[in-house]
Amino acid sequence: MFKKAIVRRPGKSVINGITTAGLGRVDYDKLCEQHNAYLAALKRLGLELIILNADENHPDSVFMEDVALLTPECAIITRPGAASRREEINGMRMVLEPHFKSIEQIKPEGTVEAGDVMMAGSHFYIGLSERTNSAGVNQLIAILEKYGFTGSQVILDDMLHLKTGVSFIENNTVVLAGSLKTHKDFSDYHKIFVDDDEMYAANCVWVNGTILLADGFPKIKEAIQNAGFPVIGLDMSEFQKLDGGLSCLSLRF
Ligand code: CIR
Repeated sequence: MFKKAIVRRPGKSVINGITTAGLGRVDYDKLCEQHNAYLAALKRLGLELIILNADENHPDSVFMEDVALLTPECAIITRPGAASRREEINGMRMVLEPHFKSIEQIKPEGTVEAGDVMMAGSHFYIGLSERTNSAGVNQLIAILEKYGFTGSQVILDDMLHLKTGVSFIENNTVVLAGSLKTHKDFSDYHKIFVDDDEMYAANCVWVNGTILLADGFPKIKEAIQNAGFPVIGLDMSEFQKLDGGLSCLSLRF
């Protein structure tokens, strides 16, 4: 069960975040409303929120997930692969120190964005992507092994991050989209498939038994509910314009 989540308020500069979506200009006020609704959902599910101030110098800093990987044994500060996001880690050690006895860090030339890391029990799947390189994957696996976890690499060719296309939602279940639907690494899980026209919704989040899911994707909503999970739907339109999903907006522990 998660007890807390770290989130960061979106700065006005968020509208200049990195994007490949081609979905138009971000409406900042609407994005703030959507962020507030996200925070309210986390609270409703019992999480205490640690809310960091907006960081105007880093447009993508609302996507907190990418700058750290939190495990039950340690926190690992990453080294984002996107040059404009590299400095987002500044200050993270201070934020994490009160909550974690051990804090590790990815070092150059390694790059890792934690949107590429999916925890499934004591195993961590790590996407090799344009943002996470093989030096980063190797460092991360070595760190995880020090704490009794295991890790493995998943090569990505058509997704921003691993969790763009796969979400572990407990009960041995994964939600899978695109090329990951047939990936051998996930063949032993109970699989819920996302149709290509609902691809964005593959990035969903298990929080204490409930699944946070982007609004507007009825087929995957029904499939997740039929698998026995309650669902909270959240309007994510403005974050989708920035290639950001539900998991990206918080660090849960
Ligand atoms: C980026 O391209 O880095 C941001 N605009 C979106 C980051 C999304 N993060 C994630 O999937 N973990």
